[in-house]
Amino acid sequence: MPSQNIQWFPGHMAKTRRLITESLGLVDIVIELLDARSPRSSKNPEIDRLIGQKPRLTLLTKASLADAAVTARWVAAMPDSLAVDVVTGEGVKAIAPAVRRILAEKLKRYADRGMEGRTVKAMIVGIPNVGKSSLVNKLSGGKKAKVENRPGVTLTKQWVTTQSGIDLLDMPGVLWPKFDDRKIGERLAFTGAIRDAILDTEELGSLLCAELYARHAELFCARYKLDRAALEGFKPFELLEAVAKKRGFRLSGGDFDTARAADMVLDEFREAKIGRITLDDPDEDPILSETSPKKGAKGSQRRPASPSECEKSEEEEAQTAGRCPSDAESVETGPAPAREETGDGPTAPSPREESSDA
Ligand SMILES: Nc1nc2c(ncn2[C@@H]2O[C@H](COP(=O)(O)OP(=O)(O)OP(=O)(O)O)[C@@H](O)[C@H]2O)c(=O)[nH]1
Ligand SMILES: [Mg+2]
Repeated sequence: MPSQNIQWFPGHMAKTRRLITESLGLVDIVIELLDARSPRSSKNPEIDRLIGQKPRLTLLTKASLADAAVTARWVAAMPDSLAVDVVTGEGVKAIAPAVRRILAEKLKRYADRGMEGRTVKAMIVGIPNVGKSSLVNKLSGGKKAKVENRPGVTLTKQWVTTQSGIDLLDMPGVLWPKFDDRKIGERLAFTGAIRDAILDTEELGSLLCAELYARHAELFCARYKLDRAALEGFKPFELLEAVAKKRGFRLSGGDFDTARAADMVLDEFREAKIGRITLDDPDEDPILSETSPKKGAKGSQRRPASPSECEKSEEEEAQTAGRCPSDAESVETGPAPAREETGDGPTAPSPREESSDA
């Protein structure tokens, strides 16, 4: 049973919201990246409001890690969307034609005014670690954008040109201050969009085992050589213990090393070693939330998570990958008022944003 609502919203993300709004006038189109393993959980609900009517192409990234059949259903369900993977190259060649198709009317107007072949400008947005900079590098054929397998690598915007006549604006990843459903935070954490340093990995590993057993039992049991029937009724932590036991992970005192098992299950899920697993299904709306109180259910009011923020400057964020001083606040258990944008619009900083940028 999770004891914590997962939230992560450091200062650079508050700043990124403003960066997106401010840069919108510089681009023709927004390319929104969603993680193919979690297209619903990885969709930042603030993006629609931030980008308004700007034309948009949606890319489901890391398609080689997701269940191909489910990805196909997601693509069918979302207008102007493509599945891509920069490692296998899937879908990458289709991006430029899709951008030109979406912008066809605008490009024709330019051509009519003698500006045939005008460079298109595209802003790449998405949650942390979803593959924005990797895509920019793939499309530009270089290594201009910094890529690492952890969230929060890109901290400011960067223009990169490509051979296809599209200039790309790589952006920092951005989450939102309060998730509607506990499952969203969990799935973002499973896929590596939330910094592991702020998470209790044993708890997260237990939750992942529970999710895998509930929905992908065959793959989970096959990977860890577990008897599916014998695990019936197991609590999340007991599932993790079963993995530790099967792998022979023990501490010096003889207890099972569940921390090691949690790290392993998380790593193996993220590398698709357990299988190509998609967590969000397009036919399930909203996210099924076995462990969360139902929205509006009597006597089960969800406690709003606080807009937790690491009160760190961008430079500090860039320098340290470890736990930041306010990380303890970043996983909230108690009620706290959700921070709202002021009536001045998304560019108006809240007091917390100001302090985090200081
Ligand atoms: N398998 C696979 N891995 C990918 C793909 N795209 C990105 N990655 C990996 O995902 C990790 C994060 O990639 P980045 O490009 O740094 O992600 P980002 O969205 O720029 O992250 P931030 O700058 O932190 O917001 C890296 O380890 C990449 O190698 C993909 O299509 N397939
Ligand atoms: Mg990046």
